[in-house]
Amino acid sequence: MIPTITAFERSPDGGQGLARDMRVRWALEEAGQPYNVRLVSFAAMKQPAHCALQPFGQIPTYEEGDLVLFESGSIVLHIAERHGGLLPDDANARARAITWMFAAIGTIEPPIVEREQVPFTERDQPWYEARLPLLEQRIRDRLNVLSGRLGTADWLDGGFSAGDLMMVMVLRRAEGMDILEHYPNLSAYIARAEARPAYQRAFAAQLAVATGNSG
Ligand code: GTB
Repeated sequence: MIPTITAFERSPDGGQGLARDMRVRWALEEAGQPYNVRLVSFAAMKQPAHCALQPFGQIPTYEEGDLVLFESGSIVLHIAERHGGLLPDDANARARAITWMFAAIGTIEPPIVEREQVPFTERDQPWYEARLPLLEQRIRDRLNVLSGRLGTADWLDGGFSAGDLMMVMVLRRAEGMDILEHYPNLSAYIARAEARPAYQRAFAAQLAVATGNSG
């Protein structure tokens, strides 16, 4: 059964591949699975029909027969568990790859998203300028460890996995913050992931929505 995912009808990033449907598209491409996309407007996302799929009124969602999933990490894990190419066969290596997925979402992403959001939510506050360097240091604290752990390896734990997929997507959200540039091995890690044919197909598909060429 071909799954249907949801994505922004008009992504605020204009097709930079930063919205969370990109993770799901990439996972499906790595798995070699065809998929349909239903584009939703911001207004439609908050309507009961969409909230029945995603209680918080957000994208992405994943529908496959009777199964409805939300949360990009859960969707990527579901895809990875059912298809080859995203998780190792060895049970312990598999558990470690899943651990990196959680590390991406639970440890690396929060400080990045907080720094990303603060200009929109706190710019008028008297503490805004003083808070920025603190938030940026929190990101560096995490990236120092991640960079040290990756070292000169291509991927976080052996071959490419769903852990790398989630980590790269999370790291990409720090683009433009003048932080990633100071970690050459993380920049190379992202570039290596972006060079994967599956990534490129997923990126092109979401860009086609932004440019109106998605057919
Ligand atoms: N934890 C959920 C998941 O991982 O699936 C979070 C889902 C989520 O935040 N969805 C966002 C959304 O639907 C889109 S991805 N927002 C609309 C709303 O909440 O009303 C977040 C996102 C949005 C835009 C950019 N961008 O423009 O760069 C990047 C990331």
